This record gives sequence, structure tokens and C-alpha cells, in this order.
Amino acid sequence: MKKINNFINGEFVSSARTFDKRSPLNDAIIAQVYEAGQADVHAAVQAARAALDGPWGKLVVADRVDLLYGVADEINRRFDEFLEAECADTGKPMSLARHIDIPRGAANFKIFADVIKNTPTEFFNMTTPDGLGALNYATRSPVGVVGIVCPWNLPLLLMTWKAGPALACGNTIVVKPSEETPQTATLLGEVMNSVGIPKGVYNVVHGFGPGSAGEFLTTHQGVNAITFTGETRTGAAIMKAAADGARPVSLEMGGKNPAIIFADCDFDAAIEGTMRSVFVNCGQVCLGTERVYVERPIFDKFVAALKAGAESLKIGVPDDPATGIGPLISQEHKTKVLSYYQKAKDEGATIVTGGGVPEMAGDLAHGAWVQPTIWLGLSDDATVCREEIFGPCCHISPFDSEEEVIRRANDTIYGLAASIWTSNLQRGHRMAAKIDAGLVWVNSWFLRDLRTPFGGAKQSGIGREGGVHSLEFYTELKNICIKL
Ligand code: NAD
Ligand code: 6OD
Repeated sequence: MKKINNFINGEFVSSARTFDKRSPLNDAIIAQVYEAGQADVHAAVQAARAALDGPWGKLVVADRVDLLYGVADEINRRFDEFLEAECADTGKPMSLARHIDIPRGAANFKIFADVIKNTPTEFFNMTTPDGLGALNYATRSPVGVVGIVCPWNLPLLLMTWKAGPALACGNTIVVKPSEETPQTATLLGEVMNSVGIPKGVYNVVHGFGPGSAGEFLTTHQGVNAITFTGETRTGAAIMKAAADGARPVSLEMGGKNPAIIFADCDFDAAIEGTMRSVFVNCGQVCLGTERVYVERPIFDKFVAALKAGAESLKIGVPDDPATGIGPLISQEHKTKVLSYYQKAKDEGATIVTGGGVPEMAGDLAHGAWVQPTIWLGLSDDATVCREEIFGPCCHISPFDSEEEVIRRANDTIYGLAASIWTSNLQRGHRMAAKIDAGLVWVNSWFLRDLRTPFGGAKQSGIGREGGVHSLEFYTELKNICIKL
């Protein structure tokens, strides 16, 4: 049986306890993971702190940048190993991980190396009453040891989205991957060693949240800042933990994202984009669409086309190139998603397609499979129209005016993302300005430029990361004033 170690101070280490990692495909145990206890987490934080004062802390920016370029290149060199590990943990189609998860895992190191290399600091000449003046300038220092708590849906992508900028800024890090997806973060430890990242700079501790590595890390007073991606409830718990010691947090949390389709849209593009935003990664993308509003004149046509698209998706295993949709991450998540499928029925939804579990052959029958599902006919107050499900499903309803659809789209505790489909760009701008969300796509979805601010409004997040915005979180700014 494969064993997955923690990675502390440049070494792969076991611990007193293990937990099982099961395959989403068939529920078989695929690895045993060493769960970090409080002492292990402490050792990781201590190693990270010591590394700040070691060779890492003394590197000039250009050398740090070179090392991070090396990390990106090494991920690309070992691309297939990362691909295998990510798909084994998540069950996602290899075609998806090949195009998104693993390339972004590498790109996240390169882009933030470039950002740190190219970002100037502020400088002001100041006048003073004696006429001699003063110079003000700002410096950026690392914040110190950063704790990174990660989810399971895009494991390498989302972990490196934080690790890249944290390391580029000169911090050291302790990563707590999701208990569901321990492999790629651990593999990255090998990469760090092989390219010469000093020991203690990158550490990985495995385990769960409360009473386990997640809690031990976020409550550890040796951690100077905490960055988190995951559910809003968990983010709130982490914020409470961070209050002790008044430590900064960056939180990327849940969503209940709308797609708004106007009758004047490019119909095929809107269907293609909405298909992706609802079903890609089996609906387990925080930016994904779960509420679709379609202007009445094209409502029936849109529903028919999305139904046809959903029914054409091949449900299958990662290495089948025809697979369009894989399983959910776990049995536990399957139970949660199916409970929403049942709720939709109970609350009177019309099921356009799906609504249950697909028939799978052999041992796949034990996997975390659910059918892509579309509902109609519910009011905006229905449970599946309000709560984040994080599965391959959406509710579609008609609308008649911009004012109406803006009000309905904004009627949520969340504010992560929205997509608007229209050929009238004036309307696109007007709508984008009025939507309460951190990210609005017009005529696209998940089109990313990593230099731009990323994050959620309302209960979807606190803070923004991406490009120079990441520097605001991962560095401490100091103003130095020199009297002349
Ligand atoms: P989760 O909140 O259950 O877990 C995330 C991580 O937090 C895991 O590593 C978990 O072990 C840890 N954790 C749980 N409780 C903790 C605690 N009390 N203290 C410290 N750590 C704790 O989320 P998930 O189920 O892994 O991911 C799905 C959720 O993530 C969805 O809500 C989704 O919207 C959200 N998400 C948001 C973004 C974004 O960018 N906004 C991106 C991806 C996922
Ligand atoms: O693309 C990114 O940088 C990002 N943070 C994506 C988040 C996806 C959520 O599931």
C-alpha cells in the first residue's frame, strides 16, 4: 500500500497515525496518509521559521526568482507524475488536469516570480519647512511563516496559487492539503529538494480540520499569516483562530454563482460556456454556475440545448479520452449532493435531466458518481437555488428585464463570480457594474489572467490575490522617511 508522508524541513517523515485515502472511482483504499499531530505541525512551523533566517532569507530577489522558475520547470518535467497523482486523488478526467490543473501548478510559480521581479516600490520627495526636504520610500519584507490551508477540487492549482506568491515574496510556508487530496503537495516536496529550495522553506502537513493538522496549523502562534481556500463556514472558523495573535487572513470561499443569458447572445458560445461552468470538474469549481437565468424569448431553446449537452457528457474514468465528467470527490460529498437532488424533488422541481446516480459497471458501482442534473420550476427561495451544492447541477429560470435579473442574481449571501452572455457590450458593462461579485465574465467563463485581482465579495471571501494584489498579503510594507 502506498504511504504518503508529511514533508518537514526538507525530509519526508511519517507520524504516529495514518488515515486512508480512497479512490473516488470505486471507493478502494489507494494510500495511507500519515496524519500530522500537534508536535509534527510544531516541527514544521519551527522549520519554516528557522529557514527564514537561513540561506533562503539571504537570497537576492533574482536568485529567488531563478529558483521558482526551476520549480515550474521541474513540475513540467515531471508533468505525467503530477497528472497521475492528481487524477488518482480526484478521479477527474486526465484531459482536464492536463490542460488546467498541472500547467497552472507550474505557471503559478513563474507568474509570481515575474511579479516580484518587476514590481517597483513607492518613492516620494517630500518638502519640509527648512527647505531641505525628505525622502520617503517603501520597502517590502516577507510576513514570515505563512500557513496555507487548501481544498480538494483543484488541489495543485489552488495550493500553488498561494505557495507561488508566498515564496516569491520570500516567506516560508506550511501547507495543509485537503485530506482528500494529499498526493501532489507531497510530490512537490521532491521538486523543492531537487531544484535546491533550502530545507524548511516548503513544508507539508497532512490531516483534517478540527482537532487535526488544520486546527493545529491555524492556531499555532508561530504562523504569521493564514491563507485559506474552502467553504465559507471553515473560513469563518479560521478567521476566529487567526484573531488570536491578530494575524492576517486571506480567504477564498464558497459561491452560488449566476449565469445570465440574454436573448441577443451568441447562442452556441453561451451554451458552450454554461456547459463548462456547470459541469466541468463534476461541478466542483468555486466559480461554477449553479443558477442560470435565461431571457424569456430563448428560454425553451436554451433549456433544450443545455439538456442535450448534459446528456452527451460521457461519465467515465480519468484515462478514457472520451470522458467528459468524472466522479465527485468522495462518498461523503456524494451523499451531500444527492441530498440536494432529493430536496429539489421534494420542493417540486421539474427534472429536465439527471437527478440520480448513473449505472456504472463492476467496481465502479462503488464510486462517487452522480448524474449531471438540470432543474426548472423552482422559486428563488428553493434550497437548491440558495445553498452551494458543489456538484454537476443547476437550476434554470426565465427573466424579463435587466433590473429583475440583477436583483435576483444579487439575492444571495455569496458574491464570488458571475457570467453574462450578451452581444450588447454596453449592456455587458452596465450589468457587470451592478453585479455584487469579485469576478464578472462577459461572454466567457474562467478566462484567467493571473495578474488580475481574484477573490470574492460578501461571504465568498476576504481580500484579493493575483498579480501585485498578492504582494499586499504576502509582504509587510514599511515606509522609511529620510530627512535630508
Ligand atoms: P473545506 O472548507 O471543507 O476544507 C478546506 C480545507 O480546510 C481542508 O484542508 C480542511 O481539512 C481544512 N479545514 C476544515 N476545517 C478546518 C478548521 N476548523 N481549521 C482549519 N482547517 C480546516 O472545503 P472543501 O470541501 O475542501 O472545498 C470545497 C469548498 O471550497 C467549496 O465551498 C468551494 O466553493 C470552496 N472553494 C472556494 C474557492 C475560491 O477561490 N473562492 C476555490 C475552491 C474551493
Ligand atoms: O484560477 C485561479 O487562480 C483560482 N483561484 C481558481 C479557483 C477555482 C475554484 O474552484
